[in-house]
Amino acid sequence: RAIGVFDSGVGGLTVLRAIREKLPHEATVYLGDTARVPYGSKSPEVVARYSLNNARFLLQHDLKLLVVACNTATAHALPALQAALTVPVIGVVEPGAQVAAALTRNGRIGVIGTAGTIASGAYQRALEAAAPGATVFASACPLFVPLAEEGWTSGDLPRAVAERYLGALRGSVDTLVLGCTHYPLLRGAIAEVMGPGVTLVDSAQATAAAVAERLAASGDRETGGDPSHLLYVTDIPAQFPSIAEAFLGSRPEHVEQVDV
Ligand code: DGN
Repeated sequence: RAIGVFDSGVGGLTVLRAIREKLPHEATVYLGDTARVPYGSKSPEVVARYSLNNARFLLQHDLKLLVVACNTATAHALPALQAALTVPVIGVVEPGAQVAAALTRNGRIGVIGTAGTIASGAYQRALEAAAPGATVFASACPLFVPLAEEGWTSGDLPRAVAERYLGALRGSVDTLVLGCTHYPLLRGAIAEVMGPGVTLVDSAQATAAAVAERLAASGDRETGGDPSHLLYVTDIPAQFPSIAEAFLGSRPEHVEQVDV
């Protein structure tokens, strides 16, 4: 049985990569909805509908667990997915919020994500629940997604964009959650702008740890073997192989295009 993972496109490959590194013996099935990306600017209802479609597609495989690797989809659709499906469903919001709550020293936590994620208030609620009394600063950084997909992840341009989005947060927080699948690629520019006193929380890493814990708790964790990794997308744009490689850290072996 495999771990199913879906995202609006290639971004969730950062989450898949973290899961594969942490759990090298688990089989995975990934679906990237590259035909309908981005989710970050779409309405909650549409994102929830697409998310249910994606989950139903993945459930044609024998899944032990489903990971909603997209922050926007988690923000808009996690409760609906958990109510509709019988497999355990883990999103990326809660794990990142828990790690931030454990790391903050002054209770001043920032979170950045797509416009949809920030407007949903999902991180703000999760952080306030995980760190009662904390002050949460939330900011949408929509240009980070195209920058990461364009491969413009270091140098003057991402630094200038990060300065524009994050300048006002600097000095206000000691912990910042990267609440979007694409932001780990811009970690260097974000860290430079925020300065050395701010701890960055990668929600992909936090989610992989939460998946490992969940499987260990249910006695479902594989400890040996060389598992299979399937990768499905709803469109294969020309730049797909190189973008996917940047997000996954290696060239995807076999990619199949499907309709969901
Ligand atoms: N995967 C999305 C997220 O984590 O919010 C970012 C890409 C998008 O759909 N805009």
